[in-house]
Amino acid sequence: MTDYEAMGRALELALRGTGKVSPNPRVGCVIVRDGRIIAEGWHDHFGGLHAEVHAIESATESLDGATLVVTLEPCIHWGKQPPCTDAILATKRRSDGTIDPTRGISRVVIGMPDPNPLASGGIERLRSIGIEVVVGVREHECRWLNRFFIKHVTTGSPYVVAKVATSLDGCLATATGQSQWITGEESRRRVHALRAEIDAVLVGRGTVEKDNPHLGPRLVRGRMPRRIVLDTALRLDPTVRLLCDEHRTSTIVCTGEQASRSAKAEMLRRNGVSIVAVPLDAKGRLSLPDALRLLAQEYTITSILVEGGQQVLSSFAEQRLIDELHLFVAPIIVGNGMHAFSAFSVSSLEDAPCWRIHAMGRSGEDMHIVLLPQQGAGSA
Ligand code: AOF
Ligand code: ZN
Repeated sequence: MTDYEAMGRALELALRGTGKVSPNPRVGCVIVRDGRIIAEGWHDHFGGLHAEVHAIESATESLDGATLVVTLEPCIHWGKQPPCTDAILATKRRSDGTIDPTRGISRVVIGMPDPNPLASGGIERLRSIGIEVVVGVREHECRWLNRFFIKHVTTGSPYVVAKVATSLDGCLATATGQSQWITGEESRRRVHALRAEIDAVLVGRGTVEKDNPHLGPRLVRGRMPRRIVLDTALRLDPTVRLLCDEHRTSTIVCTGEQASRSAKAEMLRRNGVSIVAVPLDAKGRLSLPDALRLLAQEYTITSILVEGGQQVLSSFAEQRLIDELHLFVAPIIVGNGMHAFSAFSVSSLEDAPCWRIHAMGRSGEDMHIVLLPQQGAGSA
């Protein structure tokens, strides 16, 4: 078994933590000896065992001369869990506590360094105790797996994914506002899969009042994300589903500082809804960079799925705050309809946000295109 193949299995195992480990990264680990996998582990939920310790503890045969393959640099810090480098070193100890270089794990293969300054340093530590360390196997895939964690830990802001479902001619809805459902069942299922993976789903007040959405991942198995509504003056109808259903304690309303001190804000708080007071920008709208930073700081939200509507999508695009755009395009032409981003305009093409295609394919009868901001044009 090659390091590449073993890392492939570690990447698969890491996915078992999806939706459960945030704000931590998803991490997978395998231990290989004599060309086969003898133990597997993964970081299963926030606060739980780290992947390496999980793998080492589940081994039922000797680890002498084994290679440990892990998607992320093993940690050296005491957090909710003890340092993984200590657990690796412990496999080399004799019963009297001294190190025997011929025992235990002799080689460690790492997908990517840990960008968290509190935890990193494992590479040097392992090398200093005589373990052979290889770094960067399938690094690109490991970075993609943990793009939410990386953005959050390096910038203090969440990774922003935006989802747009349009007609062939770029409309969210007809001129009269009819939008359910332009795209088909498979596209809706894919959006629900994104909801199950992400920390929070974000919409504007207009969308809540128009669609009264649930925003949960009902078409797939998965937990309810936090639900965020942007509502500058707190004019939201208090009887909407997001503020009243059994998940209302997962709802966060971002509102202006003045509105956050109103009697209505107090009433919502009493019902279990969270209120975040956000400074206004020069145009009197909620400052989105501040809102993102506050959501990361106060609620440890590492990733957000922006679902609309047109105003919110336009503001995020205009301010270059989208790190990843999922475009679902249905094969239908609606003509003079409501365009996805028409609440902003550019004076010349040089000012237009540019994207590059990361992936594209078919989603039932629709197209699904994943786009990333072109270098220098986005925030990632
Ligand atoms: C690893 N293996 O499986 C994970 C790591 O509070 P703690 O102890 O859970 O530490 C969390 C930090 O440790 C997290 O921010 C990241 O830097 C690293 N996560 N490290 O060696 C793992 N989940
Ligand atoms: Zn660790």
